[in-house]
Amino acid sequence: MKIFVYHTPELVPTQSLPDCAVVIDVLRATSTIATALHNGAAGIRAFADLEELQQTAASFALGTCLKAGERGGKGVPGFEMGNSPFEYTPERVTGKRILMSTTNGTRALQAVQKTTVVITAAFINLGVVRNFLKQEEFQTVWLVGSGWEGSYSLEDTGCAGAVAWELGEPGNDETVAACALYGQWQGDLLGLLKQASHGQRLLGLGCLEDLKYCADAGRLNVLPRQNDEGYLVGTYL
Ligand code: 3SL
Repeated sequence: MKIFVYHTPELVPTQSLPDCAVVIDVLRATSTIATALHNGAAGIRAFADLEELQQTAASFALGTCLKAGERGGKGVPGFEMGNSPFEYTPERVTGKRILMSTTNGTRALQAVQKTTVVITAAFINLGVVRNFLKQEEFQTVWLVGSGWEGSYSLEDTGCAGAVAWELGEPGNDETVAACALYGQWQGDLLGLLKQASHGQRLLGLGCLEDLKYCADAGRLNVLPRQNDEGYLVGTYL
């Protein structure tokens, strides 16, 4: 296996695809996606564009889907759900399809959606991601951070480093750097999230509990996996 870490979706090659793409948005899209699927959501369709999401929602029977949106860390007016994992309780999401658009995470998903195998990772489902990648025999794996509006983000590259660290396979220079970053913070993931600029943005919005939740490594064993372009369902090993 060869691992390629890309810090943002903008850095992903456009002329090739890996055997497996792992999309990472620790704060908070891929933490929230794992939580929603763990709590019984039927599936999650990712949209980069809010307009397209609204049009799709209009084609669903009443009460069968939930619109989930985030821009700049805040919910989207008129949408039932924001992007805090705590909103995605079994009572609200069981059996529902969630149509989701976030600032960066859903754009990262769209960037690799043509890959045969697409999964998502966060610290909260790190163990199942590691087990899945170990059991499959992929030649190339891309670990794609969502970043923030085209820039590197500490928490996504830290999580990419955690996945790569656990696999212990060779990778590109970014993989080596990501492993070093994880090595520095692995005993204090909450500290990593608090240090990150988006972590600080969320702290400014009163989301400390979200950071604590997203730093709780391995609490969920759900593996979000794309089963149709742009549509993720919960799988278990
Ligand atoms: O950028 C994103 O996709 C979001 O996850 C950002 S937030 O944590 O919901 O603010």
